[in-house]
Amino acid sequence: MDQSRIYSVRMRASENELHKNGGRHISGGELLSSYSELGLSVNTLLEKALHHSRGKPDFLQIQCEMVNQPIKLLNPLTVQTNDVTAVKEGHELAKSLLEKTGVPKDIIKKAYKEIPEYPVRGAILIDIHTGKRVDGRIDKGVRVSKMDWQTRNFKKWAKSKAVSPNQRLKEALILATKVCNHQLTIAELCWSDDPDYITGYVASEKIGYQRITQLKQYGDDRGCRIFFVDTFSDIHTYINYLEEQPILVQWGEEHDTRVD
Ligand code: PML
Ligand code: MG
Repeated sequence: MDQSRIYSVRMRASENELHKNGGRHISGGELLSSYSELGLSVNTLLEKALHHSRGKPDFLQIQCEMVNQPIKLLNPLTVQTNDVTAVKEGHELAKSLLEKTGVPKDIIKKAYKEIPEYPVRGAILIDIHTGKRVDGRIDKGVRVSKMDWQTRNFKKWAKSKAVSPNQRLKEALILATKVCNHQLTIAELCWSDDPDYITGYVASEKIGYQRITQLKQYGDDRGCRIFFVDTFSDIHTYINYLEEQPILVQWGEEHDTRVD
């Protein structure tokens, strides 16, 4: 990618009402693009919005913005796939993985109880000491932005790790890698809001990206994205990192560890 002029390209699509007024979320997308590839990049996100299992959008927005900050390079989290035979088993595993990352058991229990109350399109932030939601974004949540992974490097990584070069895995792993790179993130818990996708994950710097093959039933369009965070005074700096710090995931085969 020509590093001299990099653009953050973002897409969001919804139905029923204007997205900003709380219409039903259909799809979102993020990438970083050089100036010369901007047309191609916009088209990639347009295609994603137009062909989505959550439906056809009646509101669709694609925004391009030049990135002025230096781009931080991050090695992807290590990935492991855990096969489970039922959703219940998937959630038992997710809870025990969250505990391993350092999220207290009672906070996990509280978060799980409140998940149905969080039908937001972005991520919600939960304090691991109080179990309280701390993002203050009500129905929107926080949208992690300005991130990408170049296709060639991603494919090389996927081949070397013998994982299928699946676009969803790519997008989720980019996001989890960015989120978990911040020291205040203890863990992320996520499953898709797409009715045709039931694999989710728990991720953290400590345990890597742990895929769990069933975290909901097919046909269910309720998703979840929670970041468990350590108490801190300046939540704005943390949210600013999630929304504004540009990052590029780049796998370095020769030293397969995380680098900043
Ligand atoms: C999403 O589609 O919004 C999240 C997908 C999470 C799981 C991706 C994977 O590892 O297969
Ligand atoms: Mg989705």
